[in-house]
Amino acid sequence: MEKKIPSEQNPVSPAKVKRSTPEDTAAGVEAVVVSFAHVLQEANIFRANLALLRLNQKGGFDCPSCAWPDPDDDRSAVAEYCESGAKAVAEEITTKSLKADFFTENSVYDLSLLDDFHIGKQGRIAQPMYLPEGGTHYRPVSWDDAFKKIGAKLNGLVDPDKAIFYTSGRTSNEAAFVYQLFAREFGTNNLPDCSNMCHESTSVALKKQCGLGKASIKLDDLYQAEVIIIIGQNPGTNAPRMLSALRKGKENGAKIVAINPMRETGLIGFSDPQKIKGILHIDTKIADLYLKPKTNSDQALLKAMAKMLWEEERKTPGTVFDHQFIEQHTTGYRELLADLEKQDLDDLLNYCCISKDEIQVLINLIKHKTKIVFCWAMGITQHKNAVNTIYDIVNILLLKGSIGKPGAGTCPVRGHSNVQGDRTVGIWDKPEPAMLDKLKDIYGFEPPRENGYDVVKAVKAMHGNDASVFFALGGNFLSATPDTNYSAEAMRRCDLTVHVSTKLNRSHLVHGKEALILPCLSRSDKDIHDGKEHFVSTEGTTGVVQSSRGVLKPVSEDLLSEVQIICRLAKATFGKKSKVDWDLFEQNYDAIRDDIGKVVKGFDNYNERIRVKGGFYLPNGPREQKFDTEVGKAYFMVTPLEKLVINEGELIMMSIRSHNQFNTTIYGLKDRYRGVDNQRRVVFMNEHDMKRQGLKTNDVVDIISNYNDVVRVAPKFVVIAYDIAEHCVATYYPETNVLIPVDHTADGSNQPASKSVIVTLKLTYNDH
Ligand SMILES: Nc1nc2c(c(=O)[nH]1)N[C@H]1C(S)=C(S)[C@@H](COP(=O)(O)OP(=O)(O)OC[C@H]3O[C@@H](n4cnc5c(=O)[nH]c(N)nc54)[C@H](O)[C@@H]3O)O[C@H]1N2
Ligand SMILES: Nc1nc2c(c(=O)[nH]1)N[C@H]1C(S)=C(S)[C@@H](COP(=O)(O)OP(=O)(O)OC[C@H]3O[C@@H](n4cnc5c(=O)[nH]c(N)nc54)[C@H](O)[C@@H]3O)O[C@H]1N2
Ligand SMILES: [Mo]
Repeated sequence: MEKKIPSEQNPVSPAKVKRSTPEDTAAGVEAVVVSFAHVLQEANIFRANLALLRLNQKGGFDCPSCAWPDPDDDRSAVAEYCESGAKAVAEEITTKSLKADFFTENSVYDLSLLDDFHIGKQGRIAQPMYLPEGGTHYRPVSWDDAFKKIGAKLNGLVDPDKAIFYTSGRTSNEAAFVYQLFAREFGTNNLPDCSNMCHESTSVALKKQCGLGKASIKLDDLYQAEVIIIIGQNPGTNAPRMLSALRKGKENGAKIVAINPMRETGLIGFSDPQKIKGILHIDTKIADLYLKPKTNSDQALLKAMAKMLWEEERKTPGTVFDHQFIEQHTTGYRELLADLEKQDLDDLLNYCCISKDEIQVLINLIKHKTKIVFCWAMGITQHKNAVNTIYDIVNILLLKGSIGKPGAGTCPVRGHSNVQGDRTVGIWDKPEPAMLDKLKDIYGFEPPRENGYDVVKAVKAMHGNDASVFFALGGNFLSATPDTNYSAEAMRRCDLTVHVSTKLNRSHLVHGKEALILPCLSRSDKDIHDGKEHFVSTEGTTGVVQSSRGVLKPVSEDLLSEVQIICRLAKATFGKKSKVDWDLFEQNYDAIRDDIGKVVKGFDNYNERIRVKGGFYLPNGPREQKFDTEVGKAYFMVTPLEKLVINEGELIMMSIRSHNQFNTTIYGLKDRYRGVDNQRRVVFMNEHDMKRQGLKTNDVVDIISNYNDVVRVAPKFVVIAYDIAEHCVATYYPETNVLIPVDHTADGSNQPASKSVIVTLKLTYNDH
């Protein structure tokens, strides 16, 4: 009998969408109720309480959800978390566990027929599992055998670059450091990470322009800001604790501007469940001004802003631009002005579909202010011209002298809770030579010097049989990457795929010839081995490094920490010939931190400083107006205006997160804020476009993309009329990743452009 091939995609379900009115305020008491319901569904009250009480407390554990920083001082004693954080914790503290009998009962193929929500809800993986070549079911394997199998495969490769070591951003600094060390001692820089799909465009742009690829602000700057501009980010769902900071900023007089093609509840209003006002339903209005440009037209909007600011400056010289800052800290001012001179304002305005009057309101807000913060996320980074758009954002801050001053600066809001820290300690396909030199000095092996594969290159290498072992430290590579069918084929062509994971996901089911699942401890789990309790550390969006100590008894005795897994893998791969003392690292995470201190700038006395409650800030040049670029100054960047041209009938699709998912982990089917329940295959659409295309709410359409004559189809999505800019539609990721060509990436960062995909819709069913 022919072996059935496990499905790389979610099944198409005929479930009807349940609609309600999109909400006007985010968070509020309902968020608390929802949080507890989620946690209690997964764990008993004792586990739930213990976990939630220690979440984000000093000396507790770092929230596994997003990378939003904790307040430096005034943390709420009971609830320094949000609905999204509580849901993330609920996912991992579940008492349901998957042992051998689960995998004996359920074939890989059968599991792949479930949707992502049901795959994730099965429970925590409780023991290592192995799928032999041609096998239909995972079977138990001992840890030792698992490591031997991987070690043997790696040692059998003709070239170390045939192996790929992916990282997702929940991995701690300690695990990330030993992981990159292992990969480099093995001989490869093939260290793609989720950052390649997340803020890579930011890291590239900020590094070039300001000398450091990270945010310049501290949390305190949001409290002091006069104007906060939130462009291409949905904080209500994806960084809900940011709303508390915005509320505080507003109380201090800040004006908030939202720039987003879509109506997002969290940008409209906030009800703080930790304040009496919130409990009494007295809400804070968030955006004072809400601009809804066409998707991916931000460059035009930003250039129009810069041009209009310049007009103001010309009217009243010296009152709008900060000439002292420009003179002292920047280069390229004249070239920028010459370029602005050439821009045709009407053309810019036409393209982004925002009127001059609306932009004038924004100009009036900022023209005489310097305490300005720009916040951005995936709505900016996941486009072909993302790097240039970020240059255009920073140009405005530089004109205003709004970097490195209290209340001012850049705030790219990071995604995964430690995605920034992983990069800081060396998870990077393009390592700095200086770091490699340090590794060589300290450990005495010759690190590989050639750049490795980023995510997109990794997928292509596997597809082209240029790589044959894929190892993932966390994440769900198959579902997170674009071009799902192509990625699935890439995974299937590998000889071995290995996943270090907490929960089951589709990447375990669409596998290489052989596959392994190695179950690890999560953030909330106690890490006790070698006679002591261990803790790890992470870095948030603003560059604060903090300790994280799990509090719960692990759901199975057979779990190892990520650090243990990497150290044992290294021992099984290198045997006695390694230059690194992996036993020491495994037994004592202080030894890892000592070495991080030797290799990475800013981590001196790491062990001492990490034990100070609240952690420490890493050095940040731009925060002090030190721009570590080739010329020692920040650059004004002259960028071409890139226009996304669509033909009649075509739409620009963004793939975004619902209010009930963490990336590929689906918490539930209800997107409360957008008033959608029971179905994730929905397409949010402007009513005028619906009319033009003869569509009505609840019609079912296939979504089709056609790049270079390759037609990709995502079948059966329910049309929903929504407040979104014309010619634009929104869908949830990962269901529409199948439409995004693997080569559709941002210039300069190679980040998948998952928010500007040109699609057409084809009606398949209507019920009127
Ligand atoms: N609960 C929860 N929290 C999360 C995550 C999660 O999945 N769930 N994921 C985490 C991760 S890894 C990340 S990276 C972050 C993601 O956080 P976000 O970046 O907020 O996530 P997205 O849902 O992708 O939303 C992007 C926003 O950009 C807008 N947008 C899209 N295209 C454009 C455009 O062209 N211009 C402008 N101006 N806006 C645009 C969309 O309307 C949407 O509001 O969240 C992190 N936190
Ligand atoms: N179309 C489209 N695609 C996108 C995006 C988009 O907006 N649109 N966003 C992109 C972005 S910003 C990101 S960051 C990526 C996300 O890509 P990934 O980081 O690869 O994906 P996640 O869904 O966050 O990974 C979830 C899995 O991580 C594992 N896990 C959870 N906690 C732990 C832990 O503590 N340790 C270990 N070892 N494993 C753990 C669980 O098994 C879980 O199933 O997706 C990208 N893909
Ligand atoms: Mo992300």
